[in-house]
Amino acid sequence: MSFRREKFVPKGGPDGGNGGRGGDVILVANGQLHTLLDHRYRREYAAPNGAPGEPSRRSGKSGRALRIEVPVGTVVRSEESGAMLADLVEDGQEFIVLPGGAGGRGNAEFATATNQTPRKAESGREGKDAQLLLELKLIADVGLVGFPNAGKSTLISVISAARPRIADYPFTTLEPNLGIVRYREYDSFTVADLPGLIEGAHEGKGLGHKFLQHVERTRVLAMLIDCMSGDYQADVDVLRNELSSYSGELSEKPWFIAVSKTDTADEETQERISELASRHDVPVLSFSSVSQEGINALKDMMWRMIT
Ligand SMILES: Nc1nc2c(ncn2[C@@H]2O[C@H](COP(=O)(O)OP(=O)(O)OP(=O)(O)O)[C@@H](O)[C@H]2O)c(=O)[nH]1
Ligand SMILES: [Mg+2]
Repeated sequence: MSFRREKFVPKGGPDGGNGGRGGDVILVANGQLHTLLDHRYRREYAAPNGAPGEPSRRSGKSGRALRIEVPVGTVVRSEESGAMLADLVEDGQEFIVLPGGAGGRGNAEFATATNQTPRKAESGREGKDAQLLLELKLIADVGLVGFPNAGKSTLISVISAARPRIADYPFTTLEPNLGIVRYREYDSFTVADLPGLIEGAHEGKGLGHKFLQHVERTRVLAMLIDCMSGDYQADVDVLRNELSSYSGELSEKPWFIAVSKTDTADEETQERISELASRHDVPVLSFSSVSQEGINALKDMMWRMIT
């Protein structure tokens, strides 16, 4: 509320300006980000208030919109209802989580013919708040699926510039790593190195759901089987079963089998691979990230399956 006060202008009249709008809270998908880690550590965000209105009918400044960056592939849900509010699948895509509250009206707005000196002004509306769940569903052309230690991270480090941690113990990979594979001269595709899968994952064992939700948005699955494993067919069965128990959609994705670490093969390995191949309609390949044997054929297969 304000009245005009000037020398020689008695009864200058109401001149209080309107308050500014509060800032919007917006989620923005950014293709450069690959995890939601930032939001694990920082959990609360608030857009600034609008500034109060000022004399001389000047409106207050609106609060700047708060733009929170999230990786492409982020699904936004209401914590309360679990309902999906947005699915940010494109770089730069925005979702207005909460529009800023409206600013109040200054007393200048309330002047009428019969009330020329309104002593009334309106306060701004309270901002709103919301509790959201952010879930990242990675988007990649090929997802590497396999037991812990199958050699998934090593493979992605060989075919792309990604440098995930590699170690000889299970569950080295906790968050997916995305790698871009250059193919021939001009083409490229993306491969996701996913955390290891174990029996019972669909019920939450190991990294369970965390793993499976990422698989949902890969187009093709490369199933890695360690060539030192005792029973290839049993491994494939367990992995397939986990996928289909999680969702029917996963088991309908195109897939193929890649037996890894062939540099450690023994006399029987080749025979066992052939036997596995005879039991499946899907392609069965073998490769070694260490010796590079079969790596080009593997890339060719990935390319063929996604195009
Ligand atoms: N000899 C040989 N060892 C390999 C090969 N690929 C991976 N390894 C070894 O196998 C172990 C596991 O490799 P990772 O790439 O970390 O396996 P991962 O599938 O990513 O494992 P998680 O992240 O735990 O699921 C490491 O000790 C690697 O050095 C290969 O082609 N040949
Ligand atoms: Mg790994």
